Amino acid sequence: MVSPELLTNGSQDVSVLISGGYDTDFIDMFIDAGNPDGLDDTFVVQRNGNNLEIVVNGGNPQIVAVDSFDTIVLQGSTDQDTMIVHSLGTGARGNIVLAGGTGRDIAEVYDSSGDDRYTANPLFATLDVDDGYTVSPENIWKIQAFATAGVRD
Ligand SMILES: [Ca+2]
Ligand SMILES: [Ca+2]
Repeated sequence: MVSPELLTNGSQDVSVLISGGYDTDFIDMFIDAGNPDGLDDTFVVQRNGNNLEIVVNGGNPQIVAVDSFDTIVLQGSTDQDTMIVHSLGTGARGNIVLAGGTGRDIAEVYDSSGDDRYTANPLFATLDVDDGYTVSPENIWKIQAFATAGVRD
């Protein structure tokens, strides 16, 4: 297995195999919460106009244009991670991988105002957002999926 080089707050195309077996061709950005410190970490991804905003532990958002990436990985640690993805909106594409690492990590994924599809089985789950974004939790202990934005999911 290839160990991905962690690109903290970086942006660069690399080809890796995420632990857990998720094979991705191109990772544009890893976002982590720094070294494990025993304190829980919270990641939030949300749409704001033509950007995605990614906030870690309430800090300043990292801004990514919605049409500028293939895959973004939220890289958790041995700390307990909570990864929240909401308001992705429609009309844009990309993969968002929620890689919790070890620990009792939680993902909360919310639907969009488009037609969304949530697939869950005992080993993995994905949220396909209006045929655009794919949200893939990996090594997550509990996944909560919400359909609150209407239309036919
Ligand atoms: Ca931490
Ligand atoms: Ca973790």
